Amino acid sequence: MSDVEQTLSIIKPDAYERNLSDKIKAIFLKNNLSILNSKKLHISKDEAAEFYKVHQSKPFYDQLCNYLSSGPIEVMILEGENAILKNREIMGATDPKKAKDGTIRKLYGISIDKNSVHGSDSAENAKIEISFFFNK
Ligand code: IDP
Ligand code: MG
Repeated sequence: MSDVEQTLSIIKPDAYERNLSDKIKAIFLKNNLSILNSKKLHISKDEAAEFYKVHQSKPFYDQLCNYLSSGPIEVMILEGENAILKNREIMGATDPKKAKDGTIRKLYGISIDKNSVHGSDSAENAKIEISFFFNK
């Protein structure tokens, strides 16, 4: 049974500023995830705080919001079979040091905070995150 899903991907400031967008997009395409829509933007700290509000009780929340709003990013809707889990696998573990070989974070991540990409972690959050950036 095919289960075509959509998920939200973000190329974070550390990857954007190193001009890794095209390389990261090529990895999505190679893994049969198509890029339905994409845009470059520079969000405010308040917008980052809203986007990451599930993490508001975490000790790293303020740092995380400062970081996501620190420079340009690229946001994308990815679509494909099991896109949500597939994207998480392609991204690799949150901490690049723990990410498997060949994953985006292993290839390009600098540190646990500058880990190059975001990906929705569930169908529910994918819907919320896609509408955050694309349905306003
Ligand atoms: P994920 O991006 O792999 O889904 P989450 O646990 O949802 O990871 O955390 C969101 C983001 O918060 C991470 O991508 C990372 O940038 C940042 N983060 C997570 N844990 C830490 C930490 O312990 N210190 C600093 N930043 C962190
Ligand atoms: Mg997450």
